[in-house]
Amino acid sequence: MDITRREFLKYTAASSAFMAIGGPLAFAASKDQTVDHWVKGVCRFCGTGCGVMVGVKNKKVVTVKGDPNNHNAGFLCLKGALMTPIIYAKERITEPLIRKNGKLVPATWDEALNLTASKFKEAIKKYGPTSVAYYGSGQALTEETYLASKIFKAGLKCNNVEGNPRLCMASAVGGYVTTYGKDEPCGSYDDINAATCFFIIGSNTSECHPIIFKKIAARKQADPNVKVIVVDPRKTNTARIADIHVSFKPGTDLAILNAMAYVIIEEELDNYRFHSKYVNFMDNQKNKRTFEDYKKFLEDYTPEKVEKISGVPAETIRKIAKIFAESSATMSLWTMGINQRIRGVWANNLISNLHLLTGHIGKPGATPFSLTGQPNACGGVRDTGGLSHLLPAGRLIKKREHRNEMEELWGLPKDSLNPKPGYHTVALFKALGEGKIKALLILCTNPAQSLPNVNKYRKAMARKDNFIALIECFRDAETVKFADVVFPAAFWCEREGVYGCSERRYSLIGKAIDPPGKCRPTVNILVDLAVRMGVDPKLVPFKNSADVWDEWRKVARPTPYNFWGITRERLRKESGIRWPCPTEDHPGTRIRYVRGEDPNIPKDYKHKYFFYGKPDGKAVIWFRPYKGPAEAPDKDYPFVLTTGRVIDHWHTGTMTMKVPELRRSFPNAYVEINEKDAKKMGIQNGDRVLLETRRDKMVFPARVSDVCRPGLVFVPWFDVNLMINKLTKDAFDPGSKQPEFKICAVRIKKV
Ligand SMILES: Nc1nc2c(c(=O)[nH]1)N[C@H]1C(S)=C(S)[C@@H](COP(=O)(O)OP(=O)(O)OC[C@H]3O[C@@H](n4cnc5c(=O)[nH]c(N)nc54)[C@H](O)[C@@H]3O)O[C@H]1N2
Ligand SMILES: Nc1nc2c(c(=O)[nH]1)N[C@H]1C(S)=C(S)[C@@H](COP(=O)(O)OP(=O)(O)OC[C@H]3O[C@@H](n4cnc5c(=O)[nH]c(N)nc54)[C@H](O)[C@@H]3O)O[C@H]1N2
Ligand code: SF4
Ligand SMILES: [Mo]
Repeated sequence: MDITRREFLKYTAASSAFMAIGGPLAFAASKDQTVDHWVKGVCRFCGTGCGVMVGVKNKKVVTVKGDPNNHNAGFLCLKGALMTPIIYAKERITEPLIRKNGKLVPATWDEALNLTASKFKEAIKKYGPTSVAYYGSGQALTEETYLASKIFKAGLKCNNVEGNPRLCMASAVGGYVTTYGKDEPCGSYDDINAATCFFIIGSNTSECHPIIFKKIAARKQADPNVKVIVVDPRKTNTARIADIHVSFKPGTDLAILNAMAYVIIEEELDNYRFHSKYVNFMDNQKNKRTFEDYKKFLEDYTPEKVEKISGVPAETIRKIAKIFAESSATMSLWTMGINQRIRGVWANNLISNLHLLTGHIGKPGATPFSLTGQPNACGGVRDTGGLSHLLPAGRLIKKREHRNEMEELWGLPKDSLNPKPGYHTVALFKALGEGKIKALLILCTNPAQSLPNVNKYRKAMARKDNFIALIECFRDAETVKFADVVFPAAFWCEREGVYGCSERRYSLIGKAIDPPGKCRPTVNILVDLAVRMGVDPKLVPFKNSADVWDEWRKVARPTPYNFWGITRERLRKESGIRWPCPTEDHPGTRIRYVRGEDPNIPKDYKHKYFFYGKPDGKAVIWFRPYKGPAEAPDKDYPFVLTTGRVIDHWHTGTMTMKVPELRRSFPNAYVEINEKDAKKMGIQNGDRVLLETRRDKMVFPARVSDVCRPGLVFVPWFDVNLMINKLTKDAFDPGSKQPEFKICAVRIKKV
């Protein structure tokens, strides 16, 4: 069944209304008042990180409602409220599986653990520690990622530790680190209540961070002076509340951001007192330059020149630059439209440039705020260092002093950690295809559907001579097809652990119920596996995730990530606390880098701002030139294909497709086409349209609307039966190594 555009609009309108009145809360509670008890937790889905209360009756989850004490004040979107059928889905994997004669068959825990351990040991013995790898997730618990990363880096001396945040947040990390010297946003959700201008670029907040969008919409409703600017080549639901929606040629927003800086300076709207004191100007070769040099650099980006590149009228660029600068507090929000690009890091820098130029930073409401995608990309992967070049709490593998510090904390001999960063994600799966990776452990991610140019990497996973172990919950996840061993994991509230959301807030997911069958918490699976792989048991002395949490607190304590005060006991009582949080009586931090707000800055520090991630305490305005996408449209492939999300589905659909209400709203993928293009090609709603890129081709039902601009088509990627990643390109940002999911060239034809 394919739903029409009208039904779609009706549905999303209904679902936003539902959400806005706190529907699921009232709905769920009135439907089942008689739970035995409520357990505090965090939503399983997006990086908004809404607090939930899980209602348990007769040892079963019967309902989920919003936690009134967390930042979401009791509100949830439909995905968060409709978790129950996922927990009890018939597709749950409830016993270990081993592939025999091409088929996965039930096995004991001992058999599955021993087989996996022996394959890893054999590979390391024959080919060295770089022949094995771990591929994790921004949806795994913090304790799980910290532990897996430690087992591989400290236990096996293998830095091939990666995860799906490489597909998602790597460019944001690169942006924050190059601009401020440290990862993670400076501001918090509190800023939403004080901002008078929201600059939303490359984020479909209404569908992907619905509760944040609800806060923005409420703020705008409460104060008519609040302006919303949405910069997106699609007229998304987010754009529909905008005062100005800037549509442009996909991939040209670097030029637009530079042009905004040009206008701000031309109009003398820059904050000279701020940037002359707290900012260094740097060119692309990392040379220190002057404000005058910056002005010269920006001459290539006059609004008139950029109109030609981007298709945005010069007047519009002038207008949005002025609103950005003149508002009393501007908050920028961005996600994958910026990060999933071959110049994702630069695009991130250019957003920060505007804040540093105008001084819209470190004051309530004024902040460059990267929205994180997954519920625990920040807390789990970014903070604990679950990528191939990182060590915990912002430390780097290539820095000897950081390695030595970690060696001491982990009780390892000096200079024993491997100094060479491992493969990044695309390189890792390429290496798998070349036979260089012999054994791979995958946790809480579904790469057989989510990697770009996925045919290539499915072939890599299908090689007969490598070994893939997968920790999963559902047997219909696509990657199961490629696994040699599957470990059944305890899901969501079946085990306890911490998620850290977009605003540096750590919240605990309490254990509400026992897992089904033989499922076990992942922390225990990892510890057992490590010991059998020959890792020193002293490195993994953990009985449960609370033990891991205490070690992780200790490891972060000497760094600016210090969250020593966020004890397990506190997390059980409070609904989330934002780091830095150095002591148990510290309330947590809403604004970083500002004296009096950020506990990392001494109270008597001589200046108001201190960007302590940088050697001289100054942030950087970078000269970043415009560069287009890796694969621009041409006469053979004249359209741009972009991919992304819809409100009711999560990623590869393994969870949300199991909820009847969500499945019904979007039962399958489709191609969204502009009405003018459709008319020219004689395409109507529901017609079958062939999409062909240089990698593969596939037929989708058409959805004709004004959402995409002419020349652009959009396909959501949740549908396993219409796997758009067979068509996407695996070009990546040279700095962050994040793939350009957002842009490739495509030709389309009615069939
Ligand atoms: N419902 C739902 N919510 C989710 C998720 C989900 O699967 N479903 N996943 C979560 C995760 S992990 C993530 S990363 C986030 C993603 O959240 P978002 O990034 O908000 O979502 P996307 O749909 O991937 O893409 C965002 C927008 O980028 C625009 N875009 C395309 N090309 C360009 C360009 O060249 N420039 C700019 N400026 N914009 C462009 C697209 O038109 C699209 O509207 O969502 C999180 N929340
Ligand atoms: N075309 C296109 N592709 C994209 C993107 C895009 O915008 N366009 N976005 C990219 C981005 S931003 C991201 S974040 C990635 C996400 O890509 P993936 O992480 O691969 O997608 P998910 O569907 O979230 O996969 C999570 C897997 O973990 C399983 N799972 C759920 N809960 C648990 C648990 O508690 N334990 C364990 N062990 N397993 C569990 C689920 O069943 C599922 O198979 O995709 C990327 N791919
Ligand atoms: S907004 Fe995100 S975190 Fe909040 S309920 Fe919805 S999916 Fe869950
Ligand atoms: Mo993501």
